[in-house]
Amino acid sequence: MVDVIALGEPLVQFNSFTSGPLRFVNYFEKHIAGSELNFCIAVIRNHLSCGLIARVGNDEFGRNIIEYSRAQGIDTTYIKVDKETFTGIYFIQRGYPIPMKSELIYYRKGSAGSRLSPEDVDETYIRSARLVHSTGITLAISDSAKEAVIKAFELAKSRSLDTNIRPKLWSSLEKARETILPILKKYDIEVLVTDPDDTKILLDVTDPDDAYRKYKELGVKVLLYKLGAKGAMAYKDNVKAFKEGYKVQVEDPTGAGDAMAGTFISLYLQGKGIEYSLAHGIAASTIVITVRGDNELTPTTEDAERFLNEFKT
Ligand code: ADP
Ligand code: CKP
Ligand code: MG
Ligand code: MG
Repeated sequence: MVDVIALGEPLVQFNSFTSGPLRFVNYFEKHIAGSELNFCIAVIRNHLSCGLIARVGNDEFGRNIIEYSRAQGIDTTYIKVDKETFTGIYFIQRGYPIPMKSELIYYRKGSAGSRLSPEDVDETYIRSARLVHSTGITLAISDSAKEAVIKAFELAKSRSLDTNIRPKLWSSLEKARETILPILKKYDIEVLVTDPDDTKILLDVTDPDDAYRKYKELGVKVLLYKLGAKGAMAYKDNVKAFKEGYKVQVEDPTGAGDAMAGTFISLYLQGKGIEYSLAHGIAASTIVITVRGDNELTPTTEDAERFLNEFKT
């Protein structure tokens, strides 16, 4: 039994060793990632237990994902090996054409991870957790994965969702909106993690206060509103917190949101206020973007504390 459960597709990441268009990149560095796996690691670094419900292929990458997850302390009991198909992968193109930004190029259609289905969701396991988390990525990759999230949300004590709208994974932005909005309406979301781009698609607003008002009407209790380099905001009971981003050398921003979400939610569940949880979320995301890899450097609560006390820019 674990405190937190996440549902999603773990992936093998091939990160460009040099920046520029992929055709000129000669070396790739392998990392284990995927939004919900990154999230789980952040939850664990902040001292709650976390399980990942997922599928991987019966291949070396699948074994790599399971062993890595186990090594990071994730409960892998419900990571199933699907013999029918392969483990999804993706490449990261860094710093081109926009400096300090990354582009994700997926090879995941028909992957084992996308075959996640309601039969993978164990009722007793879900009911025992304090919170169940997923993202718009899992809602996008297949109907069966979406149904798995819906089943888990139905059984969950409480829920968090990161909208993470990936236009490449949806047939249209309309479809993303039509899928995500009803889920926000139907289930009480304890913590919603999102940003202005996704909120524009979902609610046609970007202003943080407008977004909070509208999400609250839909039943969201706590809103974590990420503003990229500018920092992030958090709202609860009409109280808002803002923390500015830090100026650091950005190697690869991929995974920043997940480090922040897992950190914020883990601390919030431990009774910390939104201001404290937000500061730690910012610390985690700032450290993560200074390197390739989405989760290796996600700090523990204590290391984030040191960052917040000692790092000034
Ligand atoms: P996501 O990774 O989900 O797209 P964001 O891009 O909003 O999420 O990043 C989450 C957090 O990571 C931000 O709130 C900020 O603290 C940090 N961050 C992201 N990009 C930068 C950047 N270029 N400079 C400094 N901090 C950043
Ligand atoms: O929003 P983030 O940059 O925090 O998300 C990064 C993850 O799952 C990354 O690990 C990638 O595999 C993905 O999002 C995705 O499917 O896009
Ligand atoms: Mg971003
Ligand atoms: Mg994100």
